[in-house]
Amino acid sequence: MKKLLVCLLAVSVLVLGACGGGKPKADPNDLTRGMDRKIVMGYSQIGAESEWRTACTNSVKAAAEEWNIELIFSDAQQKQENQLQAIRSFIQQKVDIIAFTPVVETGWEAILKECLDAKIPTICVDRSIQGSDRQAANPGDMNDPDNWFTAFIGSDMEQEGNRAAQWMINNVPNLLPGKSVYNIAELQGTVGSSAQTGRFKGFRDTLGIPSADATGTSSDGKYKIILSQTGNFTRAEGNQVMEAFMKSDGASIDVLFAHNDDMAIGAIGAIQEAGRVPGKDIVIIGIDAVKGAFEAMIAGTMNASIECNPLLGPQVMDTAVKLLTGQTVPKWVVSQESDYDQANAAEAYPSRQY
Ligand code: GYE
Repeated sequence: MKKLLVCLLAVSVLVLGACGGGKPKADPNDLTRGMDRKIVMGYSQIGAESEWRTACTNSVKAAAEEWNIELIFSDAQQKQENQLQAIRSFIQQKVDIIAFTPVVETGWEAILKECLDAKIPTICVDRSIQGSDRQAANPGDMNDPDNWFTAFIGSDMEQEGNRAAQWMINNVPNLLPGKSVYNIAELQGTVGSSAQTGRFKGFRDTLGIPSADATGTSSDGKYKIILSQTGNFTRAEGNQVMEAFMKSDGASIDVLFAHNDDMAIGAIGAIQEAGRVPGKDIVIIGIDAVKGAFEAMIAGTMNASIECNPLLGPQVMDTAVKLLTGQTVPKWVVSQESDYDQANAAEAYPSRQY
C-alpha cells in the first residue's frame, strides 16, 4: 500500500511536472489532496509542559488537516519510555512516516534503527539527539547519529542561549546602572533535553564561562551565575525553584535567565512574594516569545524574550510529503526567529500567533 502511495505521488510529481514544460508547477503540498489514500503519520509529542508546547501541538494538528495527512498523535507525558512505545506501535501499524520530539537527547539509537529497518522515514522535530549536528553525514556511517533520522526541523538552541546572553550584555548595565558585577540566577529546562543543554551552553559560551560549569564568572568579570537549577520548563516548578532562590539569595540576584517563558512567568510571582520588583530590581530574560511573555513585558514585569518558533506543523507536513515523493529536503530546516523586549513588545503583540 505504501509503495503504491509513493508511486502514485511520484507519478503525480512527474505528470504535474510534465504539464509545466519540465518544471514542476504543482505545489507539493497539494499532492495528497483528493487522493483515495492519505499519508499516515505517527507523531510522538513529549507532553504539554508549556505554552510553547501547546502551540506546537496545535500547529501540527492543524497542518495535518490542511495537508490531508492522517495523524496518529501520541502524548508521552514527558516520559521517554512512552515515546519508545509509541514509535514501536507506529512501526507495527506500518505508518508511512514518523515524526517525534525527543524529550531527552540520549537513548534513541535502537528505536531509530528499527525505523530504518522498517524503511520508515523519521522527522526529528524541535529537539535533537545527542551527537547530531543536524548536517548530512557520510552515507552509510551508522556510528553518526545524523544517519539515524531522515530530517530535523527546529531551532538552534545554542544560538538562543547566545542571544539571551547578548541581550543581557547589551541591556543590563543600562537597566541596573552603577554595579560592577551582576549576579545571575538561572532556571534550566528539562535536564538532558537539547533545549536545556543548548541554551545552557550557548549562554555560557557568550559570557566566556566554561560550558560544563553550572556557576561561574564571565571572562570580563562582570557577570556571575550564582544559582542554576532545573524548573522542568513549567510555570509551577519555575515558581517553586525561584521561591527557594529568593529565600537563599533573594537580595543579591540581579538577573534571572530562564530557559523558557513559562518558568520566567512562574518566577515573577515568587519574586513579588519575596518583596522585590520583577522587571526592575531583577531583570528577567526568557526564551520562546509566547503570548504570556508579551503580556508580562507590556506590564513591565519581564524584560526580554528570545523567540523560539513552535509553529512547526506546516514544515513537518511539507517535509513529509517531499520525503515520501522522493524529493530532496535539507537535513536541517532551521526556524526563523527574532528577539523581543519592552521596546518592541506592544507593537508586535497583536500579530503574535502563539
Ligand atoms: O522552549 C519550552 C518547551 O523544546 C524548544 O520545550 C522546546 C522547549 C520550549 O516546553 O517552552
